[in-house]
Amino acid sequence: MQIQKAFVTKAERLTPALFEFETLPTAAVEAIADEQAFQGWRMKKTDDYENVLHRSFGKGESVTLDFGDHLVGYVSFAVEAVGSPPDAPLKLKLVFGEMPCEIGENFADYDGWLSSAWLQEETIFIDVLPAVVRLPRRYCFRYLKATVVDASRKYKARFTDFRCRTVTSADVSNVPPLPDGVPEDLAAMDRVAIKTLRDCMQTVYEDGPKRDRRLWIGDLRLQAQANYATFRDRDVVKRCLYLFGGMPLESGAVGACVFEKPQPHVDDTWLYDYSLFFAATLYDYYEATGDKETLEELWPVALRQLRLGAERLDERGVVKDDPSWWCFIDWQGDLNKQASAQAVLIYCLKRGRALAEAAGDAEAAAWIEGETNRAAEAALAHLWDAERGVFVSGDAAQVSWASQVWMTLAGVLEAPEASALFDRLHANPPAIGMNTPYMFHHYVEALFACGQAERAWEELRAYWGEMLRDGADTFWELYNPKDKRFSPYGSNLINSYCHAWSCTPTYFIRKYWKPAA
Ligand code: RAM
Repeated sequence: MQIQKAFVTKAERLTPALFEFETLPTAAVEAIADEQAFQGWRMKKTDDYENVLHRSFGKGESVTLDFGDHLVGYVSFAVEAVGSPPDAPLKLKLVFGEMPCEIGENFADYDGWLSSAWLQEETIFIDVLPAVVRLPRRYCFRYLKATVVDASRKYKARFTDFRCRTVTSADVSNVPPLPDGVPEDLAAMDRVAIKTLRDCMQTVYEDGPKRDRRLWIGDLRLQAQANYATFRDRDVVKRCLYLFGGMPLESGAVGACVFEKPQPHVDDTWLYDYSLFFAATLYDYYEATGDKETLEELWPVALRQLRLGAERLDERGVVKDDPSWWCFIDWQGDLNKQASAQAVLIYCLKRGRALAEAAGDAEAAAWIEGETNRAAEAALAHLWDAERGVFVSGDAAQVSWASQVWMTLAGVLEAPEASALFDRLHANPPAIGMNTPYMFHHYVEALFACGQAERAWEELRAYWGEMLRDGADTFWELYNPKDKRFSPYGSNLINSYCHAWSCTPTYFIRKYWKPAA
């Protein structure tokens, strides 16, 4: 890895201070199994929070507190002994849940393939009572279940205080008001989207504050777009760009994600589309800020991504599809990614072209133009099935939503042709569907791009609106309305329920909403 120290130093200097707010619980609740509820669980209020402070809890007894909204922060609580002098330590178990399922189900039964260490729980031993306990880890939750695993026969525990010091780098005072006349359902969606973004905005743009708590470029790109329309931060986006730009992989490709601690370092995951998105994210940043200095410094990194992306084109000009690579696009195991990858390449080359011009790099601009045309022509010659009127992908000529969406975003078809394509898809939907708000974002964006605004709003309302009806305080990483427990990780317990790439309704509403004529 060739670290560009100056870039990393610049990134570190841009580390933001965090805003802090204090939040107390609002009620005591209980997770109730209910087949009708989202993922089979709902919360029922059992008591006022103030009453909890007057109760004492013996061995095996527990209370679940509802903090009233999704939070990211540091929890502290105070606890004292009731009865005889405490003659044994107090053993407590704490479980944190973004969603009722994390409280209702037992973490011991988790059998997904991602580390169970992401499940938020603690066992704490308190030797001296009364005590004020400040938990050192940051949690991401709305619900907190506290169980007295053991006290002793002679005393019980009484909690006298619970609070959470929430953290974010988002400056809420910067959010402009919504345009006049935005209907209430979209305004509600906008609020939840902004909350999602805010909870993910920490010292970097995290993908999810519960999991993976780190900076991924695919997530950053969408968060930054939503941010330009809301919090209007530029320094943290810039910090993130310099982190990626300063720590490429051996090949020169930008890594898919980076870690901040103990010192900034890049993960060894490479994703074809994510590396290319460095160029698109830089393009958006430059569009939003006009920051030419950053553009000029990072342009060589962006150009390198485009060159590496174009190296994957075969002699026909089609992205090679073999088992050796990973292109993300969606959490959709059945999806063949070739056509989508081809389109992402074209999409990013086009943005790279604008960057080359802004950076005054005429030679690169000419090269990019040639590659764009080659890849776009090859897409039409080899990936477009003229008979069926759809893009196909891979050896099996797979038809998926993703391929059509990305080819539309890449502008491979003119808008009226793309619009007709979506009409055909709606009459005859492809079997390979979409599983993430990330993919749905691109679908909705493609509808706007080809002039189907009405359908775009319908789809936005159907998808993110249904998440709201299912009880979202912040938008979720995964959502398949036909399979609400869907998880690519083997268990919905490990899904992230506040996820960066899901925050884009605010971007759509603020960019495209127009009062009806
Ligand atoms: C998961 C996360 C993250 C995403 C990657 C590709 O680990 O959901 O947000 O960018 O996948």
